[in-house]
Amino acid sequence: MSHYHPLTEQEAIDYARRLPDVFPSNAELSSREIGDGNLNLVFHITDSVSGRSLILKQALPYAKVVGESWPLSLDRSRIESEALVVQEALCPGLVPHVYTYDTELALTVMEDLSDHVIMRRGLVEGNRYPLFAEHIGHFLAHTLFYTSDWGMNQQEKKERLGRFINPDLCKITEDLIFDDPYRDAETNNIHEPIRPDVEKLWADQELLLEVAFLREKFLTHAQALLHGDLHTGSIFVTPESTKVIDPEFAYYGPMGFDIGAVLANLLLNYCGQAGWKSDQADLESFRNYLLETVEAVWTRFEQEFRALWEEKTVDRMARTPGFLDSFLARLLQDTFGFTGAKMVRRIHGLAQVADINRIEDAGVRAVAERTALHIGTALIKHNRQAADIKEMTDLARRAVQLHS
Ligand code: SR1
Ligand code: MG
Repeated sequence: MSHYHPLTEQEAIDYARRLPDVFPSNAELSSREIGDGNLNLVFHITDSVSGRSLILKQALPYAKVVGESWPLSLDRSRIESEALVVQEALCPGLVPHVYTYDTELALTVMEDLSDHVIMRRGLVEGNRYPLFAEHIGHFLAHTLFYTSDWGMNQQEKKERLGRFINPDLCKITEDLIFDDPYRDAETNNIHEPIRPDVEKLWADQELLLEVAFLREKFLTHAQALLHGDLHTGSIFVTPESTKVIDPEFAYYGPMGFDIGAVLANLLLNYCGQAGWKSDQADLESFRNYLLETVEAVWTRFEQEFRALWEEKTVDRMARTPGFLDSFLARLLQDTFGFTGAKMVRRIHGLAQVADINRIEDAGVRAVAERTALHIGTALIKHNRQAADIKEMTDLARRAVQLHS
């Protein structure tokens, strides 16, 4: 019989106290449930005597953001903890350390990162993270290369793929990113001033066809072990450090989906900044910083991925001249498409982003939303022609000019 039940704060303290070799016997533990995401309980446990702390993250058997009417498998918690272990082995220091995983309670005990801030909040507050592009480019290159058929034993990759079958969470993505935003779905949450813009998008056959192609890639293209939800709410930062958290959506999918998630969320912040900065020069400078970061993420990723491929690929045929160049050209195109799709879903779908939907002035918010829809849909439509990351940043700059 399963002992699963959602822990109370007191039960979280009792659980933490029983963990071997973590807290001293005279520990004075306190617990605070700090989960502000859409799906889980997160207990922050601190000991006022030793100053030690840790995180207990427990999956709920339903989507917290909607309620018990949306059941979700607890196995996502195992997937998350196993993904963190794989990622830490490939990118030490870039993910929280997992101390232990409890299958019965769907609970992961992990390193406390509360000296970092959630990147989305940091960007909304106008902070810059000069090492972020280098760190996340490295994370993307190493996790995507070394979990793919080009970077690991191809039979072991098939075995590993089996451990990361994640149907419930993939279904969320399939619906919320690649279907619902393109129809009058109940899950949508449309800010009324932009309803005409959204309805126009539902009728855009060229756009719908490209989204269908991207959806096909998400459904069928098992290239690498993805994080699966790599938005700026899944990244903790300081100016010196980057930590990728929350890989519960991990599965084998198309590499461009993870890269696109990072770029989309930088661009969403770019669209929202007029709601957060009143000084024009400051606004322009911060926007330039965001676009430079978009370019730097791709460039860093490409450099490191290329070097890994050239030095370490396990696939003899992949060394055929021209193959890597073609692979990266197609990956850039996928990245454009997924960046666009990740932007569009955050404007009028379920689960939006604070960068835009917390802007108080409805008019300023609507401009930010239209700009994001413009960039997102243009990236989707352009994806199969894209040849240079600068096309993405040029397009973003033009969209802001047009809508200002
Ligand atoms: C029902 S879950 C909604 C969203 O939250 C997660 O962070 C994912 O982005 C998902 O699409
Ligand atoms: Mg999450």
